[in-house]
Amino acid sequence: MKTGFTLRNVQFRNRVFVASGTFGYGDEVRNLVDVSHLGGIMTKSLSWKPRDGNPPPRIAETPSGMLNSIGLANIGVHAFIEKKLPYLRTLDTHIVVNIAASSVQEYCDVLGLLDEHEGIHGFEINVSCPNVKEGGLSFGTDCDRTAEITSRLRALTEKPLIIKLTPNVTHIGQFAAAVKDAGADAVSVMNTVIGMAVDARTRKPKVSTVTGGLSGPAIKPIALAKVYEVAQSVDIPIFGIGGIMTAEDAVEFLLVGASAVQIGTANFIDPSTGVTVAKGIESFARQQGLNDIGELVGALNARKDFSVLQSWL
Ligand code: RRO
Repeated sequence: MKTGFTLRNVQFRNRVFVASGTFGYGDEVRNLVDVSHLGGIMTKSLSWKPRDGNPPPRIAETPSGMLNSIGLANIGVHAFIEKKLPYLRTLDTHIVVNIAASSVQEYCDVLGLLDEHEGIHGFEINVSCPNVKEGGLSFGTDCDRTAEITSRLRALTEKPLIIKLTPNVTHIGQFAAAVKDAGADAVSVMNTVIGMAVDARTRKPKVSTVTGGLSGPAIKPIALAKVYEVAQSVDIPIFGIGGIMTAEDAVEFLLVGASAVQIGTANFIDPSTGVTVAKGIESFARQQGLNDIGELVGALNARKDFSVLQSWL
C-alpha cells in the first residue's frame, strides 16, 4: 500500500499529521506516541520573542468541542532552537514548524532564522490565530496581506511553505487562490472557528477573552465544507483539519479534496490518535481494494452541478 505523498522536495511517510498547538514541541508526549507512524508533526506556533499568552481561563469544554484562548503562548524562536530542536531532530518523522507573528517583518525574521537550521522540513504559516490582538486574524482575513506574507516568505525558503487559513472569512477559496499565486506549496484548512461559551450562573464568559477558537467534532462539517470549497478553487495540496477523531473522519476529508489531514483536539484525549488514524486509513484503503491512499483524494461521489458553492466560485 502506498501511503506517502510528496510536497515540493519532501517525501512524507503518510498523510496523517498532528496539528499545531495540540502536540507541543513533541517532547511532552515522549514515550507515549510512536511518532514514526505519523506523516509529521506541526509544532506549536513560534513567534520571535516568548509569549505568556492570555490570562486564564483559556480553555472551556463545549458540546462536542473545545473553546480555546491560549493567545499564542510559546517559548520564542531562540529557545526553540536551543532547547526543543535538538530533541525534534532525533525523531523519526518530519517536522513542520508553525510560525505566527504580529508583523510581516517578524514572520520573515523567524522563518529566516529557522531556515538555517537542520532538522526542519517545512513551515506552516499561521495567519489565522483568533486569540491575539495584533496580527493573527487581522492578517488572515485580509487577502492582500495574506498574499504579501506568502510571497515574502517564499523568497526566503526552498522548503515546503504551507499557509494555514482561517474559516472566519466569507470565501476561503479566494484566500487559497491568492496564496497559491504568491508561491505557497499547500494550504492547511482550517484553523478554529470563532466561538463563545457562557456560564449562566456567574454570567461570565468561559474564556477570559470572551470569544475564543472552537475546535473538535463540533466543527467537522464546517471544515469539510471549507476543504471542499478550497479543493474546487485551487490544485495545490490541502491539509484538512477540523474535528477528526477516527480514520473514517480522516477519509471523509480525503474524499472532499484534502491530500493529508491533521489531528488536533483529539490529541488532548489521546495523543496517539494520529497513529491510530494512520493505521485505520490504511486498513480502510485495503478493504476498498486500493493500492494507494492517494486514490481517495477528491474521490467524492457528488453531483458537481448541485453544490451551492458553485455559484460563489
Ligand atoms: O494560541 C492560540 O490561542 C491559538 C492559535 Br496561535 C491558533 O492558531 N488557533 C487557536 O485556536 N488558538
